[in-house]
Order: sequence, then structure tokens, then C-alpha cells
Amino acid sequence: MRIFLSFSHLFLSLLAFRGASCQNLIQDTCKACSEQDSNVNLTFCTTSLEAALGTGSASDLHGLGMISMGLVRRNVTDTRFNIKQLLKSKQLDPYVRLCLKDCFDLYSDATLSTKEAMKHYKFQRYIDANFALSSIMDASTTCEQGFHEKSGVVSPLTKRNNDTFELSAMTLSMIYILQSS
Ligand SMILES: *[C@@H]1O[C@H](CO)[C@@H](O)[C@H](O)[C@H]1NC(C)=O
Ligand SMILES: *[C@@H]1O[C@H](CO)[C@@H](O)[C@H](O)[C@H]1NC(C)=O
Ligand SMILES: CC(=O)N[C@H]1CO[C@H](CO)[C@@H](O)[C@@H]1O
Repeated sequence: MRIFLSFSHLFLSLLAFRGASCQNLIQDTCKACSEQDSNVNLTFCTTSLEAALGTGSASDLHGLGMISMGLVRRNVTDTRFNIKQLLKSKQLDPYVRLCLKDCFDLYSDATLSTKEAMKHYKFQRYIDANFALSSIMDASTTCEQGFHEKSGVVSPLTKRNNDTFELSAMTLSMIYILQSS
């Protein structure tokens, strides 16, 4: 019931703020998402979307979701590239190298999934977009877990995995709200 109320609140706000500044849309959306899903960090959500709007604009929730999706894609692509660079080091601990190889495969698949997710999202095929995004989210947690399975090993990808997880969670939450409207 509380969730339902906050959605209603969001839609009222979105109507009220239509044509007004994007800041309001971001604040209201991130607030609704963080209430809908405890994985969504309100500060992270608003900070990343506000930063992203430097390169785009959104007039409604669907548009904002597309920007969020773009952030997921950028993070995933960048992380895959970073793993590739890390793997070039000759001094890697053998276990860390194994983990990084797994992560490289996971992020390679995730790169394809971001393309899928964007395509489905664009055509409002939210169930398919949700499926693709969930697999990206799983990739980030599976990658991170690998490093934690052996004691004394430090993951070089914790922040990146966290960012990918967070961005996926907030995008999934936006899709959930769009689906329920
Ligand atoms: C939420 O994100 C902000 C900035 O990214 C961070 O400083 C804060 O610790 C996070 N909060 C939680 C509960 O994870
Ligand atoms: C990753 O997320 C976890 C849980 O939200 C948090 O405890 C941790 O501080 C985060 N690490 C980084 C490097 O952001
Ligand atoms: C590596 C990378 O691109 N990280 C970015 C992931 O997304 C967050 C939020 O937009 C950025 O703060 C990171 O720089």
C-alpha cells in the first residue's frame, strides 16, 4: 500500500512538473525507486542521473530510464575494458587472474545484454528489458563473489561491480514503475 501511494505520488509529481526542470524529475524518480527497491541508493541515483544529464535530456520517466540504461552500458563497457587491461599485468596472483578471466567473460556477456536491454526498452518491451538487466546485475555480483571465495584476496573491481549493480537496480526499478503505470 505504501508503495502504491508513493507511485501515485510520483505520477502526480511527474504531471505537476511536466515541462519544469529535469532536477525535479530526477529527485522524484529516485525517491520513488529507493522506496520501491531497497537496493536503490537515493544519493547515488540522483548524483549519477544529474551528472549524466550534462550529455542528454529527459522530459519523462521513459526518457530518464533511457539515460539510466546508457549509464549501465557505459559502466559495463568500461569495466570490460578495464578487466582486459588488468589481465595484461604479468604480476597477477594466479587466483586473481582466474577471477578476472571469469569477470571478463561475465562482462562480455553483459555488454551484449546491455544492447538487448536498450533495444527492448526503446520499444517498451519491459519484461524482456527487465530480463536482460537482471542478467547484468547478476554478472556484477557473480564477478565480485569470485574474489571473496578465497581469504586474503582483494577484489580490484569492488567499486565497478557496485556501480554496475546500483545502476542496474535503479534502472530495473524505473522499469517496474513504468510497467505498473
Ligand atoms: C549511497 O551512495 C552514497 C554515494 O554514492 C554513499 O556515500 C553512501 O554510503 C551510500 N549509502 C548506502 C546506504 O550504501
Ligand atoms: C559496495 O557496496 C557495499 C554494499 O552496499 C558497501 O558496503 C561497500 O562499501 C561498497 N564498496 C564500494 C567500494 O563502493
Ligand atoms: C567506470 C565507470 O564508467 N564508472 C562509472 C559508473 O557509473 C557511475 C555513476 O554514473 C559513475 O560515477 C562511474 O564513474
